[in-house]
Amino acid sequence: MTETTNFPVATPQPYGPVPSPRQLSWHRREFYGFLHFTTNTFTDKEWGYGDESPTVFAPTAFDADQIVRTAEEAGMTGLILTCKHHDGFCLWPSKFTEHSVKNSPWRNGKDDVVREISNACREYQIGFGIYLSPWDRNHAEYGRPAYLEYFRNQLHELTTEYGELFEVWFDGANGGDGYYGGANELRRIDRKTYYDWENTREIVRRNQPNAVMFSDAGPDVRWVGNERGIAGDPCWSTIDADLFFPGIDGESFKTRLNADKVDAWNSPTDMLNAGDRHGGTWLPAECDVSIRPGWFYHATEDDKVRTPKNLLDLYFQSVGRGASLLLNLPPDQRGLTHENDVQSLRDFRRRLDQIFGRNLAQDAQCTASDTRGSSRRFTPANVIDGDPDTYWSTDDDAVASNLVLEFPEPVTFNVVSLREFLPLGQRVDRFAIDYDDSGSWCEWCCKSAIGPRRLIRGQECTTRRVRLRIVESPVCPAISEWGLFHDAKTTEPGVPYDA
Ligand code: FUL
Ligand code: CA
Repeated sequence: MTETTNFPVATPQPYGPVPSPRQLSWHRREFYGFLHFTTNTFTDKEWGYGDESPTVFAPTAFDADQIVRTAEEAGMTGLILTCKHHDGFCLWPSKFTEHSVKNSPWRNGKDDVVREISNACREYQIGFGIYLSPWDRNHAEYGRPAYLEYFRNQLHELTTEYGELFEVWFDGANGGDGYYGGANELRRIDRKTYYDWENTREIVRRNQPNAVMFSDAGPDVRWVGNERGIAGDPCWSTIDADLFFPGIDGESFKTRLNADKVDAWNSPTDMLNAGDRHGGTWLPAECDVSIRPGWFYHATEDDKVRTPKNLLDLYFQSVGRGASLLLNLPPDQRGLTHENDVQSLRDFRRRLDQIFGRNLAQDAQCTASDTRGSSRRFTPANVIDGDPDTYWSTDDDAVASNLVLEFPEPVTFNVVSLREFLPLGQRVDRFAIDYDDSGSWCEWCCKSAIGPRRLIRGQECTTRRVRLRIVESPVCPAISEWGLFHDAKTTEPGVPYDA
């Protein structure tokens, strides 16, 4: 096919829901970190009751630079800090409470963990995000209107005083027993109405228009339905957002499902994990998972840090399925990322570099069965130019198309990476990768969904030609990147850490 057309050829029509500009920039982050740090770090708990004295918060050698450098060197593109976890203790000197670092012995109550971490993130040029727990087991007014005002004041404080945020994280765990200013009782809230989410979210939209908001129910990024770091295969970026609200229970979910879908979905977490190909909202998944069994640091878990191999498996099962990987690195009682975690992260990063350091596809000639309008703008070479904004596409009626990479010398690969051009939606239902075996095509894999990123590990294969075959798609494809890699160490995909 010659590609010499100079007259403008129309861009393909978007298919289904498409990402917002803030979601599009978030998609480029892929792998970033969580920091769980509060009084729990010193009391050896996971959920503080809310009666902890601020004096227990006493890191002996807190070093934001070490924490952020470790994350950046691991390949993380951002960090989200638990500014306030369920116990209510604030890592910044909030104007609205005494229950914070200002009453802790750490640096004589004169410093601010949120300031230190956010500054270090800027220095290392990675994003900074906040976790502010809606549930507060310390606050006397929790469960009443006065607490909502307090929560909003704090949200305003954090979204105006610490520079640009890339993500704001709202936890679904809400209500239960707690200290509540000395009441020591059980307080339940109506998860659907208590936080008046619509207006509460407005604070973030107003102060941080580029930040995505995460919760079980979005509005920008959804929970993946488990805390094991594993997205569904496939994991669609689309879902029906109005079926969910933060903290939704199984029963409410069932009553919201249309009759024709009740049998297909057992629980909200199943749907969050897989997404829904026919869902009406672009709401991609984030896989939150800890590098240790707990979210907070416990010395007893120093020998239970995930191995580099396990981290690599998680990467393929999250980022490699179009979700993001939010990996928790809990600072220890010194206020540092523990040596064992640092070591594991370094080795993991080395493995990533070994695999993805060299894209074999860049040495290939790329040709297609069809090129949209025979136009250079949609040329097959766009899939190997390293630019996510250029893509290959076909004419509207040439859906069952394919792309071929042809190499001057045989290459050996066992990892494939694909990306769709997201502004046009998630288009391809099913695709296959074939390789040329002495002149005939053999199937290497056949999978559903491409989306933001698709990584496939498989059998090692040496060949001069590799083909991407669009097996099923409602509209013409728009593929922005295609990579072939060789992982010299991988044999078979490993067994997940705790699956
Ligand atoms: C959960 C919380 O209850 C855990 O403590 C942790 O913060 C995790 C990320 O989210 O819902
Ligand atoms: Ca491209």
